[in-house]
Amino acid sequence: MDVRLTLDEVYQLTTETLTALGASDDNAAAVADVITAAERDDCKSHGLFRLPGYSIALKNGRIDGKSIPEINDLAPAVVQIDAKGGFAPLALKVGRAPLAEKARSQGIAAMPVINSHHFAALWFEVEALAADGLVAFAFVNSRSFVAPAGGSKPLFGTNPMSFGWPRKGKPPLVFDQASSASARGEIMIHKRDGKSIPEGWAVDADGNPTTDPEAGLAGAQLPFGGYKGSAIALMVELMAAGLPRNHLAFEAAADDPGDGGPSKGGELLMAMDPSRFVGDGDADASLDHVEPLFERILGQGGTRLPSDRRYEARKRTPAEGIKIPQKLHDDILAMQDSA
Ligand code: NDP
Ligand code: PYC
Repeated sequence: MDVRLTLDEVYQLTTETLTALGASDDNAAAVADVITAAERDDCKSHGLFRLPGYSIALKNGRIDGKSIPEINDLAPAVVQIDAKGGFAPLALKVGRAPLAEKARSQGIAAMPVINSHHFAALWFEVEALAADGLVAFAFVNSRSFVAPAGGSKPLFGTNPMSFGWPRKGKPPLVFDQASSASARGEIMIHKRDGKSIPEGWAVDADGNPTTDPEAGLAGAQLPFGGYKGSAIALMVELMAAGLPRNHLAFEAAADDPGDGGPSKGGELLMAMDPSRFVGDGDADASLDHVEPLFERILGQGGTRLPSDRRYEARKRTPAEGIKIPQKLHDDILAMQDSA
């Protein structure tokens, strides 16, 4: 059985749960923004499905729900955000304006986020920058879930990377993809719903291919596209954890109590000002220049642009609302009552 909620109810359920468990209003609002956006855009693996995990980590005192992120100006084109042991969404919200300002003044800028706990989809922060006219990249690692190509033991996180490109008069083009064949959340949802997973997503604890989600979660996820996805997972570790000196996935795994909440880690966000890459300063000309490419993609049957599925969902859900399983709703209310 499912429970239907409006987007306002999703937001309210999230803030009420997190504040009941001790989060500040700012932290609760920042997490509620990303969860509500995920439900609005039909990204179920990073919507309310994640609220019990955020809540458990708060309840355990592992995450500082009252953290106040600190902005550190490290270089003309680098602004670091220290999340101070809190949730990543507030750190990212606080950092957005300083990053955009640096990108506009320097042409390109980077924002390492440290001491954070990331449990969300990355398109949220990338789309916000691209909607503001900047080209953006984000890299996040988590804890060891994915075997390197040829191996069968978890080492990398599911390590997503997201890219955003601004468009005139249209929402940005954004892709956001794990470097594993699937996000871990997708396997968890398959397990919850009693469905098998496609071949190629995971191996079991003995390294044998499996379509059983439980065996896959206990074993290792596989990179997408073999050694190519494995190389991207490696790059994401280096960008998200190497440059900012955050936990590598295997260090995050060693530091994780297995409570189902987000592990400690970081993120690297980058922004580029399209008006600064050609001498004429004409960003519009660069954006216009690539539109025929998008038209040609869409001119071929069976194609779509990444993010179009989300934008279609965004048209429906404000009126239709969203659905979550009754059990998830009950679990969330039980978390509130346990405060
Ligand atoms: P998907 O494989 O579902 O989608 C990846 C990207 O491909 C999306 O941008 C999607 O756009 C696009 N896409 C899908 N199908 C097509 C198509 N036919 N044509 C063109 N584009 C297409 O995502 P993942 O399972 O890899 O990741 C899901 C989410 O999990 C991501 O948002 C990611 O950030 C999050 N995640 C977070 C982690 C963390 O540590 N915080 C770890 C791993 C994942 P669209 O959205 O429009 O479908
Ligand atoms: O779905 O792979 C995932 C994931 C890991 C951390 C947050 N989401």
